[in-house]
Amino acid sequence: MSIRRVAPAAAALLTLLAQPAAGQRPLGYLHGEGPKAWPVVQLTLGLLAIACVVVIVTSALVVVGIWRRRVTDITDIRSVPPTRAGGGLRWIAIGLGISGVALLGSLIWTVVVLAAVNGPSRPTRLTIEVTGQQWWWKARYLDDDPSQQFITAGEIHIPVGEPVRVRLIGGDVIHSFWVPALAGKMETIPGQINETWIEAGQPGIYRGQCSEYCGVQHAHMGFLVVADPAEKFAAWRAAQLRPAQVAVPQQTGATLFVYHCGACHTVRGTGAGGTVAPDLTHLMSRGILAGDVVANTIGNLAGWIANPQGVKPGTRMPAQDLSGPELQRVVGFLQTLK
Ligand code: HEC
Ligand SMILES: [Cu+2]
Repeated sequence: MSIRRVAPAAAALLTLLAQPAAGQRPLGYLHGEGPKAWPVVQLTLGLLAIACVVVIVTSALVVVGIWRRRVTDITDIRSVPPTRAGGGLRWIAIGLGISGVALLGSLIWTVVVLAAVNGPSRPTRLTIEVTGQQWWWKARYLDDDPSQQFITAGEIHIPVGEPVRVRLIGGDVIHSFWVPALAGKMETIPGQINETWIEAGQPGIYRGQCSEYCGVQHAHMGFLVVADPAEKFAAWRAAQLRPAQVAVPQQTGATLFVYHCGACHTVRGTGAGGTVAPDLTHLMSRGILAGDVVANTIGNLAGWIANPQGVKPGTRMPAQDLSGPELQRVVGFLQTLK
């Protein structure tokens, strides 16, 4: 194949690789966005550079060695006697010395970075308890005052520029909490509480993903971390704390919801108090549905409720027996959960 044909193909492939699946929200770990990620990214790139230098130098030495000792005129390679002219052993000692320095340097750098990102440099003011469930994420905002606690799902809001403690719970099987731009992975293990912390250096939406295979819909166990300035975060938090207000036109939808969905889902302010599925009290404040499998639009929402197995095969939500008008009423009610 000529270079003329290869070059455009390679360029197309590179653009494809550079384009994240979900538009503006790449899962990239090569540029950190917070004080926990920056030292790790530097370490990653630094070790990559060292590894490249090692490969280049070693390959060059091998090529030089082959070149200098090549035998041009042989019929049978076994007839060439091994020779060790000029005490080559010295070079082995020198080589070991050089690689020893490189390895020791990498080790020290790694240990220093691990120690630096182990805990936040300042005391944390916010702790979020995050539970991994097949195949979605629950987030409980902890507070000493129980009336200030609430539960949400799928989207974790944090104040920007502030370290946040994350307590990880395994709801069923082992999952792994991973927000590549903010922090490394940490597993959620049933029967054990793991702690990690995250901090976003600038406002934005950071994609997260379960990174431990946990069953058929593991790939659709995504979530978002939304980092907002302090006032915006406080406003979001205050809004999340409020129970739902059911307006009169939505009464029928709400009743249908409690009846068909309330055993699994909670909507605070109604009789629906199920705990095995995402809390829907403020469903409309979220941009994604069911582990980021689809965006939260009215069409996707209705499609999800009508046939969850069609959208996310194997999901733990069974289809409910709703007639067309009933589905409309339920969706109409959910649309008011701002
Ligand atoms: C048997 C329990 C169960 C019932 C009953 C149930 N759901 Fe669900 N629902 C779930 C589970 C589990 C999920 C999470 C699915 C996933 O992400 O894989 C879910 C997810 C959802 C979501 C997405 C929420 C989010 O934040 O991503 C919506 C909306 C929803 N259900 C609406 C309903 C409605 C409306 C009904 C009643 C018509 C209903 N569900 C009945 C278990 C249930
Ligand atoms: Cu998983």
